[in-house]
Parts: sequence; structure tokens; C-alpha cells
Amino acid sequence: MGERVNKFLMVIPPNVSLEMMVGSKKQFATKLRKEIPMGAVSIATYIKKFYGEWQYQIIDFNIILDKEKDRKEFCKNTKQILLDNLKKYYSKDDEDVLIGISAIFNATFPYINIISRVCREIWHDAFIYAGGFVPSNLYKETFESAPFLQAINYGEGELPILKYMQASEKEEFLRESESWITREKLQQDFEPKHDFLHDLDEIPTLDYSLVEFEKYSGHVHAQTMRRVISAPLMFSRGCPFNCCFCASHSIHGKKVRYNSLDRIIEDIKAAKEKYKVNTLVVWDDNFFVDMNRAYALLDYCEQLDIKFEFANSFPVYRMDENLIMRLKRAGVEVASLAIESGCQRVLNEVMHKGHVKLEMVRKAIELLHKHGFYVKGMFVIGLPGETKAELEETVEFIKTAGLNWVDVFSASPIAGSELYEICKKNNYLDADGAEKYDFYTSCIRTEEFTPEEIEKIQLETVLFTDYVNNWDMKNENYQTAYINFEYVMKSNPDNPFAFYFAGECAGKMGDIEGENALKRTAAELVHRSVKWDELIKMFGIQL
Ligand code: B12
Ligand code: SF4
Repeated sequence: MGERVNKFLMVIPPNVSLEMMVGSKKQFATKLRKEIPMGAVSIATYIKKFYGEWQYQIIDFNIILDKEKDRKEFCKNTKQILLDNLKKYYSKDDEDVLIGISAIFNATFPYINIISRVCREIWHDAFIYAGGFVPSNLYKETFESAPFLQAINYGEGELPILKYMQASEKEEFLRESESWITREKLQQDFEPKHDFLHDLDEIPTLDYSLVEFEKYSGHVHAQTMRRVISAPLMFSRGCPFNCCFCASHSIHGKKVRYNSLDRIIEDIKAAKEKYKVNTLVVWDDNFFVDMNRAYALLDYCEQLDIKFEFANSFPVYRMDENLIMRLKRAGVEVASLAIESGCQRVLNEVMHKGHVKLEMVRKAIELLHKHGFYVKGMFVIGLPGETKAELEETVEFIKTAGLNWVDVFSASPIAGSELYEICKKNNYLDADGAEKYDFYTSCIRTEEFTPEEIEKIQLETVLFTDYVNNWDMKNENYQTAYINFEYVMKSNPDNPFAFYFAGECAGKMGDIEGENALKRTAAELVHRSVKWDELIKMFGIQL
């Protein structure tokens, strides 16, 4: 027998449900995205600081199931494929083995059961536990569905996992801990509490060597650059706002905790030097809560030859010319605005986003265009309390706001959000099972609207605004428009609108052959699908 090995394994399930994994059931179906799982990397980086001699593995099924062929096979043979892949990490010399399942998206819910079951088959004595948004907020349901899961950690995992590893009496520790949930504790009406690291600098610079860095693609805004090496970074945790559809506080809390500026600079340098990153993607929930820090960082970034993307939308209420100019100088090219609704009453009373005023939004878009930004707008429709007339107001706003690109999401009841509670309480949920609430499929039915109506509004608004009436095409920025359509063609190759309008752009740029080829593909796609055929005809497009 060889030397005994202690293993710290983290498993990331596919972030989309089996149903959505192949083909495109929906026009904007979510496919697997290759984004570095920062939560798991952060936990492993932190634990490694104390247990350097352990072996660390982050097993990310979003990377393993890279190709359409792999995903098809996975849908047919899920358990066996999980088993075959996880078995690779087994050795007869394994001593202590900790297996943490990271489930941050609703769609991962059913995988917690299968993965914990398979892991138990492979490692009879391992400690198998889960964490992330799904088990933290749906712990009763998770335990019910996953009999081999031993414990769930509520909220952020770094400190609780360290404490578990340091405890000499593990069972007793799990019984006493306020953030660890077990089946036994739930019998006694136990309510878990967060156990935060208050100083984020205690987590070392994220160790991306724990994942296959080069396999992740991770940048969010495809509009202005083609060749990108990007890394995700997060400089703060927590958000003080109360948007009804958001669950972030259920993990990270409402009080904002920060990394020090020195530390942020260190992280940026490491990303640039070690991983040759030319684009940093900032994932903070709300980077702009403390403006002094935000300005200091933007000013530092001015000297760097690096682009920045803010993935989580800019807060509109902060947008003035000073900030816009500083963002520009710091290397930001795309401004994505969290507008959410085009109806002020919905913003104020339904979403609890009264600090966003629609007149500010229009002004911000104008200023951003003036300084040459690519401006995106994010909207959510279909919330309980929204009337049909208000939905129309939002649609009208979206169509006339002058945005380069819009994303319109169906409200999705994420466990941990106020929206989830409202939907549960009023029986507004049209589908059963957390994995069904995926932002692409509407599942809220109120006295005012049906899920089908919301999906129809969503689809038609997006098709009109992003394609038929595309802002860049109207302004003869054909190259910019083309890059975006190209991105859609790659990520959703069933969408004939992307091919048709890419063809239009190619033609305008003098590539007639390209135009014909793209339009031929559009025609083939339409020919294959009654739904696309109807939509193309609805907008009067001749193919
Ligand atoms: C980055 C990000 C993404 C990235 C992917 C991230 C990834 N691969 O991990 C991308 C761009 C793919 C993404 C997409 C989407 N996202 Co997103 N995303 C985020 C964001 C902003 C940050 C996540 C993150 O890395 N946080 C930093 C790390 C440190 O925190 P963490 O991941 O939560 O991990 C901590 C804890 O959860 C816990 N933990 C995590 N894993 C484990 C495991 C164990 C064993 C333990 C004990 C603890 C533990 O400890 C970690 C460290 O403290 C969060 C919001 C947020 N503030 O967290 C939303 C969030 C996760 N996203 C959300 C949503 C809704 C989406 C989309 C549906 C949006 C959309 N409309 O398209 C899509 C769907 C994704 C898909 N199906 O592929 C929701 C998730 C809700 C849900 N339950 O489904 C969130 C919470 C935002 C919100 N509005 O509330 N997202
Ligand atoms: S959506 Fe953004 S601003 Fe609103 S509460 Fe969530 S993290 Fe904060």
C-alpha cells in the first residue's frame, strides 16, 4: 500500500438541467457556460492555506461535458458518466476524503442527489456535503431528495469548512455549529446562520491552478473584442439593496465586505502576469456602493493595459459624466445597465428599486453613447403585482431606449428571494421543482398574466429590439452589430434571426457571398421550425 492521501474534492454539477442540456428547446435556451466556479475556487484556496499537504481537485462537469456529443451521452447515461468521471479521483490509498458539492444554480438541484449517491458508491467513508444557493435556501428539499448527503453548509463556505476540518470531534461540531445543517438538527426546528469571514483579505489570491484555467472562456460582453483571455474577480461580497428577485443576500448578506485596495491590486497583477489575462471580469454584486473605493480602483486601472468588464450591470443611479469618463479611461467598453423595468411604479413598489428613476436611465444611455460605450440594458418581466398595462409600458420603454442590446428575462423565483416567498404564498408557481425556475422559462401565473404570455412578450421584444430594429444597424455600425450576431450564432446556432441579420450586415459591408451564405442558413433554420417560421413572417422578413 502506498502513502495515505487526504483529499479535498469539490464537485460542480452541470449548471443546466438535463432537459435543457442539448438542442434548443427554447429560443434563448441556456447551454453550459464555461465560467470559473469562483465559490469552489475560493473555498479550496482558503483551505489550502491551512492544509497545504492535502490534495485538491475541483471537478467541474460544465467543462467535462464540453461538446454537444458529450452532453447527449450524459443525458442518456447520467449516473454512469458521473461514476466514470468521479472514479478517476479515487485511489485505494485515500485516507480522509471530503467531497463538497457546489450548487449555486437552481438547475443543479437534481444533480445533488445523483452526485452524492455516486460519490458514496466510490468512497464509502468520505464526508459528503453541499453548499451554495440551492442547498442553503432549500435545505429541507435537498435533504429529502438526496439521502446520501450528510450535511449542508448555509451561506459562504470558507470558514465553516475550515472549522469542520479543525474540529477534533466532527459529529459534535456539526451538532453545535450554527451554519452547518444536518437532518437531525432540522428535526428540532433549527434555523441556520451565516458564518462570514469579515476580512476578505484572509482568502489568498484565488488559485486558478486548481482548475483548468485555459478551458474557461468566461467573458460576458462579446461586442467589442474577439480575442480575450479573461479571469473573473470579485472585490467585495454582500449588497445592501432589496431587489425582490435577488437571492444574493441569502449567501453573502446585506452588509458589504471588501478586499483592501492593496490586495485588489495584487490580484489584478497576478491575473495579468501569471495567467496573461487581458480582460478582467468584475463580478461584484455592487461594485459602486463605496464610490471612493470605486474611483481609487478605476484610477489605478487607467495605467494598466487591460480591459474591464462589469458583469453584473452598472447601477443606473450612479451614472454621471464623471464616472462614465473614469470608466472609459480605466478600459471599460461595455456598459450593461440594470434597468429592470420601464415602469416607475413597478420599480418602486414591486421590485423595491425606487432609487432607479427612468429619467436617469435615459440620461445615462445618452451620456454613455456620447462617450462611445456599447450600452446594454437588462430587464425582468412577469413579476406578481405587474399589470398588463405596465408590461406594455416596459416593452415600449425597451423599444425606444436607444440601447445597443437588451436582455429581457422572465422573472424567476430563486429560492432565497422575496419573489420566491410571494410566489409560494400565493400559489403563483406553475411548475414544480427548483430546477424548472431557470430565467428562460416563465413559470409565474398571476391574476394578470400567464407564463405563456410572458414568454411571448419576452421573445417578441428581444427579437424586435436586438435584431429587427437593431440600434447599431440603424446607426450603420455594421461591424459592431455583426460581432454580436456572430456571438449568438455560436452560442445558439438555431436562431435564424442572428444569421439573417448577420447576413444583412455582411452585405452592407460589401461581402455579398457572406450575406447569401448566412441568409441561406437562416432559411434552412426557418424551414426546420414552425415556430421560427411564424416569427420570421410576423416581422415581415422575406427569406
Ligand atoms: C458569477 C455568476 C454567474 C456566472 C457563473 C458562475 C460560476 N460558474 O460559478 C454565470 C455568468 C455563468 C452566471 C450565469 C447565470 N446566473 Co449567476 N451569478 C454569478 C454571481 C454574480 C457570482 C457567483 C460567484 O462566483 N460568487 C462568488 C463566490 C465566492 O460566491 P458563491 O459562488 O456563492 O460561493 C460561495 C457560497 O455559495 C458557498 N459555496 C459555494 N459552493 C459551495 C460548495 C460547498 C460544498 C459549500 C459548503 C459551500 C459552497 O461558499 C462559497 C464561498 O463563499 C452570483 C451572485 C452572487 N453574488 O453570488 C449570480 C447568481 C449565482 N446567478 C444567478 C442567476 C439567476 C444566473 C442566471 C440564470 C442569469 C441569467 N439570467 O442568465 C445564469 C444561469 C447560469 C447557468 N445556468 O449556466 C443567481 C442564482 C440563483 C439560482 N439559485 O439559480 C445569482 C445568485 C444572482 C441572483 N440574482 O440572485 N452567473
Ligand atoms: S440584484 Fe444586485 S443590486 Fe439588487 S439586491 Fe441583488 S445584488 Fe443587490
